[in-house]
Amino acid sequence: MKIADVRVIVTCPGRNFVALKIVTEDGVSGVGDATLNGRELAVAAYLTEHVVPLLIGRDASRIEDTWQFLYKGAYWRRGPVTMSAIAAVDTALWDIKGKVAGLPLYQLLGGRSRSGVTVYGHANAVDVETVLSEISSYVALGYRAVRVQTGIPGLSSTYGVSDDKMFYEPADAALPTENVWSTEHYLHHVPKVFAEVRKEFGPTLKLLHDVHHRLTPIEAARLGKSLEPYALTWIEDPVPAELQEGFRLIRQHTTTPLAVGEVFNTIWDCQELITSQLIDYIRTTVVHAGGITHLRRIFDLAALHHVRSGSHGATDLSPVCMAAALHVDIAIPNFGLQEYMRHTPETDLVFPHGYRFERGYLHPSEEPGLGVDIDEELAARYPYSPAQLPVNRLEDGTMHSW
Ligand code: KDG
Ligand code: MG
Repeated sequence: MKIADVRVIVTCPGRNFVALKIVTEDGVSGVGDATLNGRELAVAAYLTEHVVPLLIGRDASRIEDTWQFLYKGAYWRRGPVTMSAIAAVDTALWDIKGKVAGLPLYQLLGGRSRSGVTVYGHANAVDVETVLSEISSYVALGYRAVRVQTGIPGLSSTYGVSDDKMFYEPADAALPTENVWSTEHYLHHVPKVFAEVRKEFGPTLKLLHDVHHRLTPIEAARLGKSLEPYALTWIEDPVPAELQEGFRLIRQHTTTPLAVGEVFNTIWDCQELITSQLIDYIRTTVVHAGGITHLRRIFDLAALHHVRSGSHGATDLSPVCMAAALHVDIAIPNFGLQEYMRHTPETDLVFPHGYRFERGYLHPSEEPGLGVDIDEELAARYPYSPAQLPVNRLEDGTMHSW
């Protein structure tokens, strides 16, 4: 089953996506997601220039060997560009394997461990009153878990709050928008938000909050302590995670569960966090953590150490990534939660898919393989449009993590 053709497809049906299509000499095709928000063309070039020539003529059934070949063979290991490119190849090869076997991918991963994938949506608004009504809309749709983000009094904008509710897209300009950040305003406000939310919705709705890498460990510890009365399911990315040891300090001070991982690329980024049980949820994704093959390796390590999955599922991960994630989610023993942000109708048309949402759960497609495709003709009608993520500065102008 030799690989005969590989196509790198860049499309912008509302936002930029990079997809990879691999076709075998027997005409079986598979798709992978290679989207890296704000750096899409870097991955497209890496694939086109350095990976596609290596794939032509290779045996499409040798998924693990191809992964090792691309990882070890480059000599230069890891990094988001390389690992997203490897992920796209890996995902497309799993799709082909499922189609050849005539089975939905989750069957090749060991079959179902649950009946549906619990997802969380994003309730966001500038003020508390409006966020309460946003949460109500998610509850009415059957969501059992909701991420809550609000504006911070004294700050003109903050992460996670926007007008396009279900499609929140932070890459909003060709050159980065500059936001202003104040940890003091933030730490003063957030506990008050969750006090209101718990009062309104009672004890059982799962509540989450994304700090988006902005605090120091001791500040994150203070946030975690102040949120303990409201029993959050997690606070996410409380600190920039380059220093895994930083989580030890947070952990010593609070029982609020911790989630991290959306910017990680490999198991080495979270090895200490997992093996020392410094986190509760690992949020790595198919597209940015080396595909299904490597993500499973991370989740297997996590399972040994009581850490559950909580995969990133923002709008900048295409329906191809979401389809792949759902097959993993439904199969692994230590699934926690899956983030689910809707794609725009244009994106859904470019990537026709069989997964479906029902009363708070997503269900993977029952078609062979991933159950998702790319309409290449339609994709070609949406050319790439430059867009970058914002940056953050403190009130005195110092650069800060966004
Ligand atoms: O491209 C960056 C987004 O994916 C990220 O900001 C979204 O933090 C995010 C989340 O948890 O969905
Ligand atoms: Mg996040």
